[in-house]
Amino acid sequence: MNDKLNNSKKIRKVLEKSQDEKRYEHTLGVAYTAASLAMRYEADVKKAEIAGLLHDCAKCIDNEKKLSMCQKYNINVNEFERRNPFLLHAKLGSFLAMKKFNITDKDIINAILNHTTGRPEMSLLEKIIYVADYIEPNRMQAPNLREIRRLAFLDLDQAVIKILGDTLQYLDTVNSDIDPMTKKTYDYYNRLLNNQTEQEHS
Ligand code: DGI
Ligand code: FE
Ligand code: FE
Repeated sequence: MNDKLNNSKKIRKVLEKSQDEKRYEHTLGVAYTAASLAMRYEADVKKAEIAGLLHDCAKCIDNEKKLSMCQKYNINVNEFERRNPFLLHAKLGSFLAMKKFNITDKDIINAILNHTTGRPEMSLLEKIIYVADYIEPNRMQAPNLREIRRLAFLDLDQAVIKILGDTLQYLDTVNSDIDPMTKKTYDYYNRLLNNQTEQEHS
């Protein structure tokens, strides 16, 4: 826990050991997709790479262990997360990024924390990680991927709202619980983009 693991090569080495092969490939995919989006939107490329590498650092911990770790480290778990413990990988991941990987940058920590549900008023880096997670090259399943990949490099907010819309639709079809934050984020970006369109037409 005490090693200074604050550069991307060291982080990659640790993750390669702690993640299964598929997750590690996804991790690398998110890191370089995030770095590319950072170039496009003039965000900090290095921070995007680090946040991309670490966003799923708690994903391969089994759900029981996630819950026990949250208890051990005094991380608050709400009822919704108790019922859907996989969601905790974001919260626990942001904690491990600080404690195990010695990340101090608040924006990176928030990007990890909010990468699954998003949140209203995401920073540029948070949006980059949210989108990169969905479009990285190893993702194959989601509908509209072609369109969302194109949109991601054209208008990041449009990509965010399309991903949120498709995610909510998917969760509805598979009858999954919807985290109130996912819905709140969708409503926020929907309103934001509708207001922008209205202003353009007035
Ligand atoms: O960890 P990854 O698989 O790379 O990606 P992720 O952390 O974005 O998780 C993706 C999954 O999370 C995807 O199957 C949709 C699901 N998800 C997103 N918002 C919600 C949700 N699942 C539930 N139950 N409720 C949500 O609000
Ligand atoms: Fe994730
Ligand atoms: Fe991911």
